Amino acid sequence: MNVLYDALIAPCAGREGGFLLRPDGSVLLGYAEFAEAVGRHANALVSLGLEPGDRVAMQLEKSPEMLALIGGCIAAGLVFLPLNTGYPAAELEYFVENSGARLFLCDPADREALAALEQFARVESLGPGGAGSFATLAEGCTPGFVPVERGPDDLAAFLYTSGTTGRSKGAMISHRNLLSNARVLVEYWQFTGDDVLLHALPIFHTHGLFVATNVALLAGARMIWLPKFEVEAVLEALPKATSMMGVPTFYTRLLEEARFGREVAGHMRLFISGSAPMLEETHRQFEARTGQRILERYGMTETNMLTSNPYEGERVAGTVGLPLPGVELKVCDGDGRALPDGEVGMIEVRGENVFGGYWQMPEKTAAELRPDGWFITGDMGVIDARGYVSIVGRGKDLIISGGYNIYPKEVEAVIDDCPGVLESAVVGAPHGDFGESPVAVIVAEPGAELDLGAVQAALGEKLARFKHPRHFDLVEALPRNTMGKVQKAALRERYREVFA
Ligand code: MLC
Ligand code: AMP
Repeated sequence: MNVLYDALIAPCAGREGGFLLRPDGSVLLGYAEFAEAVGRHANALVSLGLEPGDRVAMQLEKSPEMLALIGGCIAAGLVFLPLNTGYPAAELEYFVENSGARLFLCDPADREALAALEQFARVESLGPGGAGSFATLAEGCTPGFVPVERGPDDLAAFLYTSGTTGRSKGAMISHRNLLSNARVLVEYWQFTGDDVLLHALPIFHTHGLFVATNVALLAGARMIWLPKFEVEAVLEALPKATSMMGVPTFYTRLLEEARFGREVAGHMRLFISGSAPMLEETHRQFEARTGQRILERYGMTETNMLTSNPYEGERVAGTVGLPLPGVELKVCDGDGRALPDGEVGMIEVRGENVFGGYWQMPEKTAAELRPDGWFITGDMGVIDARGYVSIVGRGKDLIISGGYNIYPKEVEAVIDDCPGVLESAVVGAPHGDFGESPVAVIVAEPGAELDLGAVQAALGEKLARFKHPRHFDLVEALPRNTMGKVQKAALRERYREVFA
C-alpha cells in the first residue's frame, strides 16, 4: 500500500487521453504518459541513493516535469518540499538546511547561482539541462516502478509557512491529510472525469498543488495547464474549460477586461476562489457580468481546505461557507472554549485534514496544535445561525498579497538590520490588484541620514520580491500604546489610502 500513489497515480495508467491540455484544448501530456513519467522520476530518485522518508526540496518553474517529479517522490516514499520560485538564495538556504533535504532540484538557469546550497544537499537541475542533469537521468530510466509502502500517517510533503515570530516552519503533511481532503473536495464540488479544470495557479502552494491538482487526479479530470495566470491565456482557455480555481486577484483582473463576460464564462460549471478574502463587491460584479456566482472557500497550509460555500445551496458573499464534511470547526475564546454563534473569536479546527506539526519545532507545534487535535488557525471568525463562517480578521500579524502570505516581522527584521535604521513597522494597506500590499514605516537613528536605496537593496537580496513593501514612509516615531507596543491598527488606518 502507498496511500497517495494508489489513489492518485496508479489509476492514471489506465486512463485514455489527456491529463494536461494546452489553452486550445490539445493534449500537452496524456494520462498514461504521466504515469510513465512518474515511474521514470521515481527510478531516477532511487538511483541517487535516496531512501524513504528523505526530503527532496525543489524550486522549479511550473511544468509537467515538476508534477512528474512530485509523483516520483510519492512513489518512492520521499517527502517533497516545493518552494516559491520568488525566493532568493538567502531564503532557500534556510529551507534546505532546516528540512535536512538530501536533494535540491532547480531550473538549469539557476544551477550556478545556487551552488552554495551544495553545502546542505546534492543540487541537480531539472529541465532540458543537457548531459548530467536530473532530467536526462530520468529520461534514461525505465517507467516501471514498484511503489514504496506508505501508510496514512507517513509524511508526504513539507510546506514552509512563516510565523508571526521567528523563522519559517515546515508543516508536516501526511498521506492521510492530503487524500482525505481531496476526497471530500471532489465530492463537495462534484468533480468528475468530464471536468476540464483551468489551472493557472503556482504549484508550490496548497491551492495549486493539493486543492487543484489532487482534485483533478482523483476525479480523473483534465487540466488546462497555464504556466502562470495571464488574462489573455485565460480568455483563450476558458471556452474549453468547465471549472477554474483562483485567488481573488485572478477574478479582479478578469473583471478589468471588457471581453470577460457571459460569452467566455457563461458555460462554466464552477468558479472557485480562496487563499485570501474576496470583497463582496467583487462577488457582485462577477455575477452581474457573467451570471455566475463564485464559490468561496477557506483553507490553510497546515489544514488544507476547511470550509466551503455549498455547490447547490446558497453561496453567501462575505462568508467562506460551511465546515466541510469531516472538518470540526469552532469559534473560541483564548482557552479553546466554544463561543455562542454570532460571537467573534479564534477559529479552531480538527479533522483528518489537519497536519501533524512543525518539523523539529515542538514548542511551536504545542503553541498551535492542542493535545486533543484542535489547531488554532490564527484567523478570527464568526458563525451565523445557519452555520456559515465569516473571517472577520486575523489574530496573526499577516498580510496576504495576491494570495501570498507576507509576515511583517520578517520584513521588519531585514529593514531594522540596515545601517541608520532605528526601527520599523510593516502593515498591510488595501490594494486594488493584490488585495493588500505592505507599507514600511521607518524611523531613522537620531542624526542618521537614511538611505532608502540601501534598504531596498537589502530587501532584494534577502526576501522574495512579493514581500517587498510598495510604499515607504520615514517618520519621527512609531505610535505606541501605554505598554510600549507599536499600534499597528493605528498605522493601518493612517495608510489606508496609499494605494487608492
Ligand atoms: C508576483 N509579484 C507579486 C505577487 N506575485 N507581488 C505581490 N504579491 C503577489 N502575489 C511580484 C512579481 O515578482 C513582480 O515583481 C511584480 O510583483 C508584478 O508582478 P505581476 O506581473 O503583477 O504579478 P503576476 O506574476 O501576474 O502574479 C500575480 C498573481 C500571482 C496574483 C497572478 O501572485 C499568483 O498566481 N498568486 C497566487 C498565489 C497562490 O497560489 N496562493 C495560494 C497559497 S495556499 P517585479 O519586481 O517584477 O515588479 C493558501 C491556502 C489556501 O493560501 O487557502 O489556498
Ligand atoms: P497559508 O498559510 O498561505 O495557507 O494562508 C492561509 C490563510 O489564508 C488563512 O489562515 C486565512 O487567513 C487566509 N485565507 C484563506 N482562504 C481565505 C478566504 N476565503 N477568506 C479569507 N481568508 C482566507
